[in-house]
Amino acid sequence: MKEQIINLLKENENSFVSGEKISEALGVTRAAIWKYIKRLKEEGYNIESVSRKGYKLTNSPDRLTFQEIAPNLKTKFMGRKIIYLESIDSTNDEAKKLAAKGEKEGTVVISEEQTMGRGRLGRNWVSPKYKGIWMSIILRPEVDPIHMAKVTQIGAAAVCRAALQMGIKTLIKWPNDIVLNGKKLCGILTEMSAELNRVNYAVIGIGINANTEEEDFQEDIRNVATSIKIEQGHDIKRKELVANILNNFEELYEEFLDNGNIESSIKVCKENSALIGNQIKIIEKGSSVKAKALDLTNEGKLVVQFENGKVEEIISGEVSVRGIFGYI
Ligand code: BTX
Repeated sequence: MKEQIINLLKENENSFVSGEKISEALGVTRAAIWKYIKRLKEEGYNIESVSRKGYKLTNSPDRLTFQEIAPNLKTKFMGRKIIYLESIDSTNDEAKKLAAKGEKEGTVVISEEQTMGRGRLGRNWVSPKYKGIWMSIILRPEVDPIHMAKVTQIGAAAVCRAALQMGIKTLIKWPNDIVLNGKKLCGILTEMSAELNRVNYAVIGIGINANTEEEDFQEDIRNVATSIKIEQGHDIKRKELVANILNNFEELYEEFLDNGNIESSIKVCKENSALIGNQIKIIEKGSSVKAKALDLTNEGKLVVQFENGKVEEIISGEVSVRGIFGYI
């Protein structure tokens, strides 16, 4: 009911809607409406109430509910269902549970905070309340499982393009980070359940430090992590960024459904690469090797040249990449 009231007020944003009209449209008493309005105000909606005139919505909070995201959504199926949570251990874990029970492709799990947000290889992901975008998208692609590592590149391209549409120029640090002014802004974690030649489901988790503040990061990651707010000095509208990401992701993902083709995503990843042309360190199981990053293949592999001149294509799997002197 709360959602229906908000929709009605949004249709008439900045003008009054009488209690009587809401009551007739939704079939509830005026006293009940008053209670719902009170609750909406507590959630951050600015609603003026004037006797004999009714209610007027003057401002909506930056909450990541379907209602708030939908006005900017242009997708057919991505994010057409959003499961909105105040708090969860990990949106990836929640999305995997739902996917295992049959939740459909394109459903997105978003939580305002994660108490056990996960990175790759068992690392943790700091996810403070209301300050970032912590979301996971359920996918059910009918492609060979060998193509699935590419999904991370699609996610990276979608985030990079979406940020640019809001005037934020980021770089993509292969395989799964988005970088802003040399620091980590976003991490992507793709997980899947598959049989030999069939994907049951996959989940792509995207974590973005949108309005995170420096004190939200513990000391040990403060010099590698950043947020849009830290870099720009003001809050950004998270709900707009989420919609932009889903719009871009759907477009790039539809290309992928055609036999694992990620040409457009690779183009974005190459044009905005934080690594290509630079000296890097490739870290695998604790040991580190120096190389120069040369290119990305159409399959999403990083082409590198080692100091002995040997050129190799590396796959994302267990590899971490660093700059020679630090994070990039
Ligand atoms: P990663 O393994 O590349 O990065 C994890 C590392 O990044 C940590 O070890 C730490 O050094 C640093 N780090 C931790 N938190 C942050 C942060 N908020 N910003 C910048 N650096 C940080 C990257 O893994 C993949 C992260 C995916 C996160 C999403 S959020 C939604 C979904 N649910 C979930 O549990 N994970 C994904």
